[in-house]
Amino acid sequence: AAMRSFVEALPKTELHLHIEGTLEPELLFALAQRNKVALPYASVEALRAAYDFTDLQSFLDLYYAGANVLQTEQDFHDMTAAYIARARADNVRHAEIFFDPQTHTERGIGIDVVFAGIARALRQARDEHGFSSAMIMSFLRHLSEEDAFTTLKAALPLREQYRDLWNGIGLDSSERGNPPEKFAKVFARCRELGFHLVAHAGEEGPPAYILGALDVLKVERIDHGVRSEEDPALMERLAREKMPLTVCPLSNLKLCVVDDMAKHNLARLLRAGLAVTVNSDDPAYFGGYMNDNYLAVASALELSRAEIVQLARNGIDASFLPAADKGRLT
Ligand code: ES4
Ligand code: ZN
Repeated sequence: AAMRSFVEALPKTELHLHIEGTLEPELLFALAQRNKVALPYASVEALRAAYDFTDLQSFLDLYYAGANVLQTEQDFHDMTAAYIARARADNVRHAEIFFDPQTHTERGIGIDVVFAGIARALRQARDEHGFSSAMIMSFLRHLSEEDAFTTLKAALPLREQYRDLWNGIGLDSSERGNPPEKFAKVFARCRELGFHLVAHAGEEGPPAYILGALDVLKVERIDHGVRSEEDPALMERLAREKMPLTVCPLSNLKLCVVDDMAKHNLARLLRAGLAVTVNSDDPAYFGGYMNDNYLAVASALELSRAEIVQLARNGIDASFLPAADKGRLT
């Protein structure tokens, strides 16, 4: 109970959050009704009961199916506004949010609709509550690099309009069989364009994918990265370079990356000097938002209060905020 109030009181940042993964079953059903989309589930309870995953792909199948209810600018706005309300309740002060335009443009939704809905909610939260945020447009790695280039081309005309928010490029979806090198050219182009770069690596994929993300894609953070522990030299490098890892404990448990939270390597990585951060990934699917993620590791791994503070500080340091704004978060 004391730990809960301690975690709740900490100002936090969220650096690994897929906005499509914040769509709670209740809102998913409401949007399905609003847009007259048929769902293969009879009720909110039946849908939630289906969230029983064996690996990343078993989750992604449901996650992409769920995203089909998102059709209008208002839908993207409402999903984002609901996430911000939930994050604020957890004392999250700043969020850098992934969105997957290809999930939507593949279904005939305009990329401008996706940007506009998300951005309207983020700007409103900034103006009304001082909640700061950024948008990280992520490429789906199960699709081709050519497809990623097409998405980048479609998004670039929107860059000026969203310069206050859109500052990053990410890489997500099915990791195994889709190594970072597949996206070398498009990441090089995004780097020339001045975007911050991140990529999912070492969630299900091997340490070599983390090396590829660092050396070929030249990312500034590794999303997940928990499999770095299998390569001691890589671990030493990550510590030396203070390379942030955006670790997502409840996600790792739900997707069977670990079979028991007590066996999660977050504490070992942190104690080896890596810049570990705590994040919620797809909280509507994985059973917990930010405070739940902090509390799960605090309890299972017997973290000290100093370690919990360090995790939150790492999150501020690893954010893409200007130094002056980082100072205002503590
Ligand atoms: C994701 Cl946990 C995870 N890994 C890779 N891609 C994703 N997209 C949404 N959640
Ligand atoms: Zn993720």
